[in-house]
Amino acid sequence: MDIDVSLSDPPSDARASGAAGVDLHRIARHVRWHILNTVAQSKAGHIGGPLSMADLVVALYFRELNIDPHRPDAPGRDRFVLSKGHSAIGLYSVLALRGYFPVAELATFDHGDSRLQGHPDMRLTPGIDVSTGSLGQGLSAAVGIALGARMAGQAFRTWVMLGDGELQEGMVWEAVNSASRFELSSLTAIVDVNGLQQFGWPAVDGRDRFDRSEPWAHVDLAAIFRGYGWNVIEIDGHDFAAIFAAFDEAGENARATTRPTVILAGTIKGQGISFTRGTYTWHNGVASEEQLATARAELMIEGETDESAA
Ligand SMILES: Cc1ncc(C[n+]2csc(CCOP(=O)(O)OP(=O)(O)O)c2C)c(N)n1
Ligand SMILES: [Mg+2]
Repeated sequence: MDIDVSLSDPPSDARASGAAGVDLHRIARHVRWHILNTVAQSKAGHIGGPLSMADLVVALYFRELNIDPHRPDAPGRDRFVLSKGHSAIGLYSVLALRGYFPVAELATFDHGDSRLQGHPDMRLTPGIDVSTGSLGQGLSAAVGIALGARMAGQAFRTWVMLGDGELQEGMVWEAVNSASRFELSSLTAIVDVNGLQQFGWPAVDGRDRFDRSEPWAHVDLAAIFRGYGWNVIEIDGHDFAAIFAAFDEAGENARATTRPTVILAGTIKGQGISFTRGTYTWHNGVASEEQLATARAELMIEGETDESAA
């Protein structure tokens, strides 16, 4: 991999290192800052979902995926589908720090003439493989990509990130079923299991149960995926060592089995910032100046540079 980020520190025992000694904890802090700050400047956008998947996406782009930011259309590149497309700002922040486009461009997020729309657009943004935003569709696209790769004799792998609330979409399960029937072991799905969606399941017969957990929160997802014929890996989605081990196992599965793999990543919605952590109320939102100052301090951004690798 061709990585030369200004964020890079010599790795220490306390830090996870990606390729070339890149400090992933530090990158993830900056990604979290860009998520909160960019949305605040654009005055609209999602926060909790981008923050919960941040460590997983940093690990993918800085350690795992076979990609080249300078050749975003290279035919043999690994593909990544952000099925939970509302979390676009989290992916854009990682792509910028990885060198796909200038970090300064994040300031255009969600403007009408920007390449960085509120939901990913494959026609506009370097590094975006599939346009998403209508929940439920990404896994089907990924199944098609993985199947197409096999038919074309291409060896690349296909990754897809889903939300746990998104699993309510029936189309997801058609794709889960077909992926194993087509024996698409090159396909790896990650589910960002943060236990929350937008509002939860508030009402029964008009009565608010004050249950904000997402409706699949009490379902045994591992058993269901296994039943469909998938390899299942369950991890803490904020622990880089666990993430790396899961990625290694998924790679081994791709080589040695005929089954697709799902990584059920236990995460915390809004992770990394005190006032957004663990609440559905920050599914989307705009931080005040005071909240931005709090987050800057918590994420230890002061005095650090974050230029892109481009
Ligand atoms: C088909 C569809 N229905 C509704 C929405 C609006 N919406 C955007 S995010 C969201 C909640 C998603 O929850 P989850 O999948 O758990 O994502 P996360 O918690 O990671 O934000 C909803 C209902 C949508 N984008 N697409
Ligand atoms: Mg969720």
